[in-house]
Amino acid sequence: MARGPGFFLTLEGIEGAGKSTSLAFLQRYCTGLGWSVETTREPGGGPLGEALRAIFLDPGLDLSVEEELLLLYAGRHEHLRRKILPALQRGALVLCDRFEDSTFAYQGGGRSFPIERIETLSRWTKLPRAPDLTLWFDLDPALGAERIRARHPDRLERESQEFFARARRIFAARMAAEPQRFWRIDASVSLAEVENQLMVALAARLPSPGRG
Ligand code: Z5A
Repeated sequence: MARGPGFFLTLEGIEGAGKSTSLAFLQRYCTGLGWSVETTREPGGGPLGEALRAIFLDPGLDLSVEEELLLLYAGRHEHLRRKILPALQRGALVLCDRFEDSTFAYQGGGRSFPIERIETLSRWTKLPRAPDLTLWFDLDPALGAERIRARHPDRLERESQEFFARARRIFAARMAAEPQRFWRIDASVSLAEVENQLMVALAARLPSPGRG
């Protein structure tokens, strides 16, 4: 599969790390750099993915981790096929709030599901494209929980701080394994300081638009 002229950037991290807040900043900033920007998210992105998202996050459902994984990869396959790849082919910058690293962190780390079985599922699905750059918003789970305390929790947000600590360790391990793809953002600092770190990361890793 040709990579196309676009650029695929994902945002990862535990709950409350500030991905959604920063997505809006990145969209504005990168548009200013001349990129055509497409924002999206997981679970979700396409019609199937968004329908599965509602099921996935429903606090009234008791899903096994196998059921979670099958929902996530079905949605991800559609997301790539219908939204991400066409946007990259058009030359867009795709900004995606969570992607496959979240599966390894949450289902593999948080739920302690064997990583090798997730890798098998990922290989079987044959995802045609991986992110070009992943911004990992790293935060202590206690601070993340504090930031989202006022919210009505979805199915995942009810999990313990140990769950999010395990997820955080998987993000760290994936960054250590693929340093050329990841960039760590210290998400514990003020929003202005986070934005400064984002601009440094983009200056280092984001190519100019239309580089072909
Ligand atoms: N999930 C999974 O299990 N497996 C998978 O493969 C995938 C996902 C893809 C999606 O939920 C859930 O699905 C997620 C993982 C799971 N569950 N959890 N946890 P979602 O999309 O609804 O939620 P989220 O991705 O976790 O987003 P979030 O909780 O909203 O976190 P965030 O986007 O990183 O944070 P935020 O909304 O930008 O900020 C949270 C609050 O903190 C907000 O009030 C901000 O104003 C404040 N904030 C943000 N940054 C700062 C700084 N720097 N200082 C002070 N305050 C700040």
